[in-house]
Amino acid sequence: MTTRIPRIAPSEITPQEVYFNRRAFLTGVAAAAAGAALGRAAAAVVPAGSGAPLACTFDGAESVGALVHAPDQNEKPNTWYQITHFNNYYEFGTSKTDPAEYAGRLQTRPWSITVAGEAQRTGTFALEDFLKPYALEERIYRFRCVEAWSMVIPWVGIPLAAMLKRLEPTSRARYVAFESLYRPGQMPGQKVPILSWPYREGLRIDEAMNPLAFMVVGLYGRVLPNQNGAPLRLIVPWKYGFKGIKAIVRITFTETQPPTTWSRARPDYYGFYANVNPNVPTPGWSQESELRIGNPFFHQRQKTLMFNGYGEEVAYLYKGMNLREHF
Ligand SMILES: Nc1nc2c(c(=O)[nH]1)N[C@H]1C(S)=C(S)[C@@H](COP(=O)(O)O)O[C@H]1N2
Ligand SMILES: [Mo]
Repeated sequence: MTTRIPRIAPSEITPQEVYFNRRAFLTGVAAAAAGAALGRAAAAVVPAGSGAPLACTFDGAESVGALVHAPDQNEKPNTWYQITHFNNYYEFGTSKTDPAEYAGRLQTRPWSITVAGEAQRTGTFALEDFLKPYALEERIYRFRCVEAWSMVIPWVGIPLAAMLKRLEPTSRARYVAFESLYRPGQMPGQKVPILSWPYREGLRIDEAMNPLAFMVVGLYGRVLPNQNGAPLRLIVPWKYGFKGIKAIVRITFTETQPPTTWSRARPDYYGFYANVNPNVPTPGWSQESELRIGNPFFHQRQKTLMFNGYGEEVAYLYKGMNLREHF
């Protein structure tokens, strides 16, 4: 994983007021009426022809503040353009611009999700049926890649806990594993054995049940673009970005820790836990600081926070664990 950071003009950064002050996400029948308001607010950041609008429940500025706030940081959401044109998605190539260029060819309908392992409700479900029981929420989270760059991203999705509880994991389920689509005809990167395909990730079940863990279907109130992992991807904001597996087709509850792609490829670099931790360097580079994409002062890095600033919410999960060993 090498990084090329593009220089981004300050004028490309979303004016914070435009995004934070709108209350455009409404539920049910109100969604159509919201179209106009959403269109107005989103026009500032979402180019015409982007994904269809999604109807979300939205708790308002208070919850947004709680989720995104950290002292001494520039917490403006990144622009639509930044979030959708600087990606890691090796199924489409290893350069940051490959996903925006090539992911459009992936067909995300029809799509099915297979649930297997230690749960009562296993089987294969059409994505539409699988998602139907849940209301969508917006979560604005910091996103920290292990390559030491970061963004702030307004996701739309479903708390992972709600989704997993409905599948009724058995008492033997101690981990949950996720698998990405394997379709080399539409994912040309899979013809290159740079990783062992399909891409795999996993969480301990108590991590997965933490309210911050999120299953994403949208971005900026719109259907998730392919390059960001459509139609369904995971976001675990206190962990490095590679835990956020894209294009999920399989969820398996297991008794033992499942193998994960990056920790298997380079166990000395990338661990199963992958919690953002400024005190544990990756061989070859420090994790003490990060470059916020869109920072107009290109060389001004910001301090990386333990658990990406979400320690209050997640530190209990790792009590008594040596985070240098279990990185
Ligand atoms: N299937 C799959 N999921 C993936 C990746 C990938 O290559 N394949 N890259 C990961 C990495 S390293 C990062 S940083 C994030 C990037 O998400 P974004 O492009 O939406 O910012 O996706 C993660 N999920
Ligand atoms: Mo990453």
